[in-house]
Amino acid sequence: MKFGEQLKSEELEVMRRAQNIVFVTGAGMSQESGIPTFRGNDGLWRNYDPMKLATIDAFWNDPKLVWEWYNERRQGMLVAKPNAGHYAVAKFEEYVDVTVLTQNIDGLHQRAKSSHVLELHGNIIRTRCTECDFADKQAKISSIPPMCKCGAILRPDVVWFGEELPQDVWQDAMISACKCDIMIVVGTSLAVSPANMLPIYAQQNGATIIEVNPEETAMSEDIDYTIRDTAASYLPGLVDTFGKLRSRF
Ligand code: BJW
Ligand code: ZN
Repeated sequence: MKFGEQLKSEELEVMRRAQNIVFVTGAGMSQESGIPTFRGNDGLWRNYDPMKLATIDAFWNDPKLVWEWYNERRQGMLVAKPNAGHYAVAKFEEYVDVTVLTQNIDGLHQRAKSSHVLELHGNIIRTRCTECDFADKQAKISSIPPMCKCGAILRPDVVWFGEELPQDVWQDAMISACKCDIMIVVGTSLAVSPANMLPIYAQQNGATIIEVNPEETAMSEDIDYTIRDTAASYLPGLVDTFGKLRSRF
């Protein structure tokens, strides 16, 4: 029985008293929008070596190769549409304060109209200069690798392995995790740090943790409710239940 389906008294109580909900989302959130995940059978890392594509050393070693890979992925992300899971996450805002902490770089939560999204690993549409402080949100790339007016190479504004997360974003993410009542962890293997610490911070501060993932993860056993389902299949029902319950009070 999935969380929220039978409305057991314990679950009712959790939903009734929640003042704010934090979603922690990963690649599985966008899988039903046609964007591949990283790990697992259909994951990107099956065919590509992350150390040759998602590190600063890889970038300096072959900027053209890395940019070609990112350009192909950004084209796919630009045409992808939010799925029912993204829209359900946004709909929670009708009933409760919501913060979305996403590892995804595709911008689909914002396009589904979630209003408070923290991008932990950056955004694929943005570029920034490797030398000066130039940054751009333009979707069009005129050359590969794209160049800055200052003469240096532009890079995708994403967080690669070994790089620090944007510190202001990370600070806000930790604060949100520590003060939420419910954390819903959707579509992430929780294999990558420091994002995988967020459920631990939330749990240490008394939040109820719900995981939505068709597969088991490293943290499934420690999570309060694990839902073996996909984002687009499960979340719309959960937000409807939540809405019905909250509108009675
Ligand atoms: C569904 C579904 C459906 C499927 N519905 N669910 C130095 C060198 C090297 C490494 C390190 C280092 N220092 C620290 C590290 C550790 C490293 C790390 O964690 N490595 C592990 C892999 C071992 N972390 C870092 O490097 C981080 N930085 C850091 O720690 O800095 C410390 C520092 C401090 C001070 C100074 C300097 C440094 C940075 C991590 C950046 C991660 N970047 C990437 C690429 C981003 C750009 C891009 O997209 O190309 O981020 S890697 C990749 O993994 C991407 C993701 O955001 C991230 C997480 O993956 P996610 O989202 O969990 O996806 P999957 O595929 O793993 O899981 C999908 C899940 O969905 C599965 O469970 C499915 O079952 C499920 N699913 N369909 C619901 N329909
Ligand atoms: Zn520059």
